[in-house]
Amino acid sequence: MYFIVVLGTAGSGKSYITAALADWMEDNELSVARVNLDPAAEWIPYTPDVDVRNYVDARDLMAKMGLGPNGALVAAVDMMVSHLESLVNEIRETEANYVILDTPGQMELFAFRSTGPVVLSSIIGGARSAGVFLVDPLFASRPSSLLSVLLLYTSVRVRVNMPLVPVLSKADIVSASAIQEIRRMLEEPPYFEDRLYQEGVEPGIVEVARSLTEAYAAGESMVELVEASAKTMAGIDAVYAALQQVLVGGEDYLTEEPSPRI
Ligand SMILES: Nc1nc2c(ncn2[C@@H]2O[C@H](COP(=O)(O)OP(=O)(O)OP(=O)(O)O)[C@@H](O)[C@H]2O)c(=O)[nH]1
Ligand SMILES: [Mg+2]
Repeated sequence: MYFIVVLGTAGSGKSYITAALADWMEDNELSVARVNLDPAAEWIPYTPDVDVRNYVDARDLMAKMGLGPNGALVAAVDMMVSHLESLVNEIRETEANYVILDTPGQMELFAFRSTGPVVLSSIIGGARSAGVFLVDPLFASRPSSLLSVLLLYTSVRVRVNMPLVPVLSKADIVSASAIQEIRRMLEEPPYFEDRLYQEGVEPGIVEVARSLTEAYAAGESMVELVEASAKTMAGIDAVYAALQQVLVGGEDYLTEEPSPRI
């Protein structure tokens, strides 16, 4: 069983890409389970095989405990910890080769609090896992917001301790030139620095940006940015290919079933 964890800021397209990736994989004869780990989801664009809302429902908590939406979500994820055994059993019973975990949008659960990583590591155990880190095009156009995304990516990566494939989501609403600009900022550290200075970012912070982009551009820790659209399905094959690369080093013979030709 391989685990694919879909992470990203609120509204970045996690649930839609979960649906798109699962559909694409099934069309290519791979066995997939869709797991909703968002206790606050009202509606999701796929039918989950396992749904955390059957154990904890953040909306119920809001009413019962008089909490606001964020407090309820934090409480719900804390409460998930006491249902982990049943959740893990339910996931195992799917017997799927790939399990896609759709996570809640509040990134602080994964970037700062301990419950997010604890829930993930309990579910994943010793199995191989990789994450999809969605970059919302909304946050990638300005150099300073791209830096924030990069910092968040780094923070989440440290906490969840698994390779994360960065994916620019909703690529259908981004122009080719905007995508090119984002890539250039990520791949050419001096260019990114210039753009940050132009925006008035202070030198100390630009230095942080430089060390991050240099490390990533050197290919030591970041897989190349993949652009994808859950709406048009463009690039979903590339997301799968990047995941396969980090899960099994691109060596198809190591997977439990034949990989599709892409
Ligand atoms: N144009 C376009 N819109 C998209 C795409 N994927 C998602 N969206 C839209 O973005 C919004 C958020 O998508 P979701 O998949 O619910 O995002 P999420 O990250 O799961 O959101 P939370 O779970 O609330 O954090 C929805 O209105 C979708 O219609 C895409 O590929 N293209
Ligand atoms: Mg969602």
